[in-house]
Amino acid sequence: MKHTRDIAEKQLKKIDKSANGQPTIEKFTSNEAGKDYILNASTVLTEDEVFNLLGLDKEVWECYDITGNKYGTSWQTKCRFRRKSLEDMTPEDYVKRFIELLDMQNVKLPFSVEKRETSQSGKMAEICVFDFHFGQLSWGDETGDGDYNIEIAASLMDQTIDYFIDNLPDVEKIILPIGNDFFNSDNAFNTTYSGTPQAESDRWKRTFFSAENLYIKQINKLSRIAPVEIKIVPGNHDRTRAFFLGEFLRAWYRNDENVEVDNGAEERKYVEWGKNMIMYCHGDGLHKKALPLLLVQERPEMYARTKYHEIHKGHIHQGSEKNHRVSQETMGIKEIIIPSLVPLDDWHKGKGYRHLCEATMNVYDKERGKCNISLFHP
Ligand SMILES: [Mn+2]
Repeated sequence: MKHTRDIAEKQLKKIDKSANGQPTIEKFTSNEAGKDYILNASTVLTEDEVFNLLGLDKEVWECYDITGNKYGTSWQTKCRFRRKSLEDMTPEDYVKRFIELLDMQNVKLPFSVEKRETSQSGKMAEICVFDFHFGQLSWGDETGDGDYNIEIAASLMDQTIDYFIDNLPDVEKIILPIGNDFFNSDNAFNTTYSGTPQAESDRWKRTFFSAENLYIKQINKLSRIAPVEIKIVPGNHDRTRAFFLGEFLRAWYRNDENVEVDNGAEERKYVEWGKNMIMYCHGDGLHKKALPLLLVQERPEMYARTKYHEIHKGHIHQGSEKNHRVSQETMGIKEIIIPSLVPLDDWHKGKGYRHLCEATMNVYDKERGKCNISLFHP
């Protein structure tokens, strides 16, 4: 058992801080069953004051004896605490006690989180931050648009997810597609998957470490609200790295029942939510008219079970392009291009491309289909 001197010293510091250096610990003994203190102060201390000064939890400890005696100009308060018996403890008290014991022994538990109770609203939110180009270097003086590097990008992702959390209705599930050119470059040569050189702000390993931290932070925030299902969607910039990031997240959250990672080998991913069916694909290198038929042919049973069919793509960074429309509909199947938050880089500036920086949150009702769209503009 870690003994008492360092604990007493810690508490002494607490006392100094909390009472401007007035009370001090004259004597302190402790064992598994109890703690005895003698405290010096300019006045006699009440039970509540003693609990506050020592930072003891009333759910766990009971003060069964407290006396005050005057010595010269100061007072000594003797107080004795014992642990509440197990019979008196609620399950919550017991957990507190258990954690306190683990902390004293410096024991770390394996990371395991049970499924939380979820809403029964019948709604699902989908948060789309596509074509984020993490790692891209943008220099505002050159592009006439915003600066961009991994620190700016991480803060932008933070703001975006917080905004959507603030605007989130009561949902049973959150879908978070990851990939879709989340990374700007795919490899140690700082090129895209097919070899196009990219202006990178950092070394490729540092960018990857930062991406891990970025997503752990965002997924933890979201999974406290509702179970999160991650769909890994490779893009033309990050075909390989999106997969590795997916494997990292799958391993990280393996014991968290509130986070599921779909990093299957198929590049196109699907979601079924009540009567809604969504296909994810980046949108590059595909026969432009093939997608609605692919949706039907790749998942014929899901198609038959559902009524609302959408294909969510990225790649173009904006809602439309000459061969694409914001929402192109083929026999009831909608193809939607989700815009990007990333500022211009030198290449896009040089080519005369420009887009409105935007992220999207869609909300789907099991019966009625898409019922809400929120847009975030930084
Ligand atoms: Mn792309």
